[in-house]
Amino acid sequence: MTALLEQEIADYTARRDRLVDAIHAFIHWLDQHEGVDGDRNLRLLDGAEALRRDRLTLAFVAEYSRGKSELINALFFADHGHRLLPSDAGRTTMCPTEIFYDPQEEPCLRLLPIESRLTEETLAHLKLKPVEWVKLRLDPEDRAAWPQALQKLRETKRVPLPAARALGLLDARGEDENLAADGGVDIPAWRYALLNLPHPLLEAGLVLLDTPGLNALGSEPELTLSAIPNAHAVMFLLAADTGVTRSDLEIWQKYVHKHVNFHIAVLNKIDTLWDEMRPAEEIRAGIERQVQDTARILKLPLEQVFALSARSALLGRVKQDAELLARSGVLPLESLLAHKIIPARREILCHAALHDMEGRLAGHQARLAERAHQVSRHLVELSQLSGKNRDMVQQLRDEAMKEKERYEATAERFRQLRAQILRQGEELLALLSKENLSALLADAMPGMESAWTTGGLTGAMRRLAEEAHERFARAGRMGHNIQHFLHDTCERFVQMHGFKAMQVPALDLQRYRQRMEALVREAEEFCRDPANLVLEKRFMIRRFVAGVVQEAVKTYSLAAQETDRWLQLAITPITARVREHKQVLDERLDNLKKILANAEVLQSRMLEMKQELATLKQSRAELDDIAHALP
Ligand SMILES: Nc1nc2c(ncn2[C@@H]2O[C@H](COP(=O)(O)OP(=O)(O)OP(=O)(O)O)[C@@H](O)[C@H]2O)c(=O)[nH]1
Ligand SMILES: [Mg+2]
Repeated sequence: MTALLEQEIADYTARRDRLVDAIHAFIHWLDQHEGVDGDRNLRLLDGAEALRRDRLTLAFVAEYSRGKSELINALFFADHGHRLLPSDAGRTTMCPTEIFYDPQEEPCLRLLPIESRLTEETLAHLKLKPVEWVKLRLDPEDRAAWPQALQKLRETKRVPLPAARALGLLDARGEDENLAADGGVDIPAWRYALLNLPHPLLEAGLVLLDTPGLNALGSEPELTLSAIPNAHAVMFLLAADTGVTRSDLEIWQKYVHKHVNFHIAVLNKIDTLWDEMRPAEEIRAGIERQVQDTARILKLPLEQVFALSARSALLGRVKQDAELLARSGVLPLESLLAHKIIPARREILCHAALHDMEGRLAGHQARLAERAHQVSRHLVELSQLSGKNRDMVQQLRDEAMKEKERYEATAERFRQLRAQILRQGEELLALLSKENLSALLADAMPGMESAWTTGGLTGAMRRLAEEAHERFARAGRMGHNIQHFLHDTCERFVQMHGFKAMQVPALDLQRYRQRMEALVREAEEFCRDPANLVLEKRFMIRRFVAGVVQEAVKTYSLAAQETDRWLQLAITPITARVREHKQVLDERLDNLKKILANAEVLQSRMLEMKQELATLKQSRAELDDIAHALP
């Protein structure tokens, strides 16, 4: 691994750790000042845990033999001193391979037998069931043996034609082309591989997804509906010696281009163009032309297209040949990864958590300020009383009584409004709930299951899409209404009772709505492609529908979590302020009553209030420290 990537990931980890530390400090502050609240703390800790668990996925997608595995070796595993992942002519990586590091477990390769395709279970489910996987331990003391163990990723097996058909592994080119001389068909031995490898970048949350070529991609909808669209960046490889072929373009258009994640095109194998007998300048110009053509064909900005030689990069690193390494062209790509991809992800990730923390901290800061404001006001009032006669005190007490009554009327209205808002919040959450989505799916699914015709399937999918769309739109409107409602309520308190202004955050579900829309587009394209709807593909359809459903469920559940957090963030501060203001008024009235009964009390009350102001200042300073420590 290069120093550049290492530094970037170290910064990323440091920033994340600072955020997690701030969350812990905030919990400690809350425990001290507001009492321990298990639920509240758990919520905050969940946020910290999510930050620690978060991953950045970089997917390598291309037709076979473009050099995906070689590039992964060169970028991440050159310090092994040899080629770690198998990379060879023809089809090599036979199954999608997810490479990550989980220090809880010893390094290992886990393989899911291809026969698991016969079951209805999704990959996501199967990942949670270790018994379904064949596990190969990778001895940390004997790294030299790892490449041999990883040869398993290339394994195929020969099965009779009907078995291959039953597994849905015959590609669209027709059965004859798949047949071997003995009438059997070679299919991948494994459906998916999980590779747990110690590595600082992987430990910091980077996940690499190495995929096989076109046909294998299409046969695993979870890969194309979920893993690739949800990856943070997709590296799309082409080979300089073949140029952009039809199947390259098909992969690009079907599985990469239409998704919104970050795309990088790599024109690999430029060493095949190196030629001692041609001027270097001419060769460079040739490569430059190919890069421009690639950018134009793929409609990518030039900065996202890289010409390089993965093989020379690996060799340069292994042999510590700086000149070859520089010539390989891999360094600018690493720079993009280090300076753009990783920081961009870091921004998104930390932004959400930061935003949440900043919102909470600001809420508490505002409350402390409000309290300090009220106490000071009252203190001034009391200080003006010293040496004054009883009548004055009495008059003040009467005023305080009236103010309290007036306030109680507003507070009572607020209680009713709040109950109403909470009911609306529950309705909103119910709209996005699992139960609600299940009902929606139950309505659409029978239609899909039985409608194996293009029209039937498309119709059912479209109804599902429209319904899902409508629900997100409704959720957005409900969130908007609640926000307005709360805003008006806050305004009333500001105008009638001198509250300081409050901000009500907005609910933003756009990300989830976009994800649903993308899913719907995906489904429509699937339905439009006649190759997907022939009878033999029934099981493909079922798998595809299961993939769509799974993604929809995930999207709804994330949207519901976001909504729940927003409701808390929007309602809690105003509720607390209303309660606290009542306390202030009660205290004021109580003080005046006591002073009326015994004028001596005045001095001691004033002293207590000064002390309270000092304590408030101290708490505020602690909160400010936490806020300043945020990354
Ligand atoms: N000349 C040259 N050959 C390369 C380069 N990168 C990869 N290759 C070769 O191209 C062949 C395919 O490389 P792989 O890394 O297996 O390609 P892949 O995209 O992972 O292919 P599949 O696993 O089959 O999908 C191997 O023989 C590599 O040695 C390169 O930069 N230059
Ligand atoms: Mg490969």
